[in-house]
Amino acid sequence: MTHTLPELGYEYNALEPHFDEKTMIIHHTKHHQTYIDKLNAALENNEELKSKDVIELLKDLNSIPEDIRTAIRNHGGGHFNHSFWWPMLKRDTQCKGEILEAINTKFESFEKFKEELTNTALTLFGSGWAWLVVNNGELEIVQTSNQDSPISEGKIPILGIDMWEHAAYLRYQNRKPDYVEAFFNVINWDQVNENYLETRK
Ligand code: MN3
Repeated sequence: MTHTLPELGYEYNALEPHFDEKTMIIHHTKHHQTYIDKLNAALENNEELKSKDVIELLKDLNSIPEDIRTAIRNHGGGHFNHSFWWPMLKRDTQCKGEILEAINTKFESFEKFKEELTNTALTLFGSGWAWLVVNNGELEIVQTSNQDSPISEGKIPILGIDMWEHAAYLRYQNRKPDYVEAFFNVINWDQVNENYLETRK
């Protein structure tokens, strides 16, 4: 299969004023597209790996030939992480239902969860992501570097925040705490709840 850019599913300005239109356009059509182009280029001469979807590739990085393993890890990870991220963004939804219950059980309160995810995002050194994942049936907050994906460690992402500068810089420059605060206004909790319920099946 040739990997292609998924539709955003909403307008580039839909997350204003929290995430600005210009950043969304560049992030989706340039950054995400580049991961896809480089992933396709890395797979060009490998018919067997070409038939796999990106999740299959990332779940078993050790089985990938060494000469293209880093490229698949970086660009396949970039493709998967961003494909996961776009539908997880929406303005003005509320954390409710099963995911809220699970968060309250695990972190005591939504506020404590928010604090821990924020700290995890802001203490990341360099580029990477902070995630809420399900690991062995339990909610957990983790960091990954670069475009590493939790699925390569057997963890199922429920929610993620892109902590690369390209996600924030035009509007927030070095004010990463403001960016993380803004992110909490554009989490699509209905999607996050769906992601969570998928892991309970
Ligand atoms: Mn990004």
